[in-house]
Amino acid sequence: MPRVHEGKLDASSRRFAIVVSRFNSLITARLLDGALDCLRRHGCPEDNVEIAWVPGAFELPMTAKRLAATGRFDVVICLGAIIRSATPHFDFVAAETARGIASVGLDSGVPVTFGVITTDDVEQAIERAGTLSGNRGWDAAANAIEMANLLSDMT
Ligand code: INI
Repeated sequence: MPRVHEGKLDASSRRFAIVVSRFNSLITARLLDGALDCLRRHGCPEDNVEIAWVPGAFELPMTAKRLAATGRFDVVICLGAIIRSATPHFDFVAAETARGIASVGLDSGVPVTFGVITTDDVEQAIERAGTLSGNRGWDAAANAIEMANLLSDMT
C-alpha cells in the first residue's frame, strides 16, 4: 500500500499570517473577509491569526518573508488585486509579485499561498472577490490550511 500524504482541512491547531494589500482595497477587503471566513469555518481560533496590511501587491513578498522568518506561523496567505486597466506597469507588478511570493515559500520552507487576483478590469476583480466566481481569498485560505497540514504531516 502506498503511503499517501494529504493535508486535512482542519485549521484548529495551526497559526496563520495574512498579508493584504491596501491598493484596490475595495476588492482586497473582500478577499480578507473571505479568507477569515474560511479559517473560522475550519476551526481556526481568532487568536491564531495575524494580519499585516501593506501598500500594494509589490510589498507582499517582503512582508511575507518577514512573517515567515518569525517562526510564529505554519503558513502565510498573500492577498492582493492587480488590475490591468488601472496599471500601466501591470505586467511588471504582477510578475514580480508572483515570483517574489513563490520564492518566499521556497526559500523559507514556510508555505505561502497566492491570493492575488490579476484581472483586465474592476468588473472581473469584483467577480473573483465574492460574487460570480467565488472568492479568491477564501480559496487561498483553504489552500493554506491544506498546505500547513500536508507539510507538517510529512516531517
Ligand atoms: N498595487 C496593487 O496591489 N495593485 C495594482 O493594481 C497596482 N497598480 O495599479 O499599480 C499596484 N501598484 C502599487 C505597487 O504594488 C507598489 O505598492 C508601489 O509601486 C510601491 O512600491
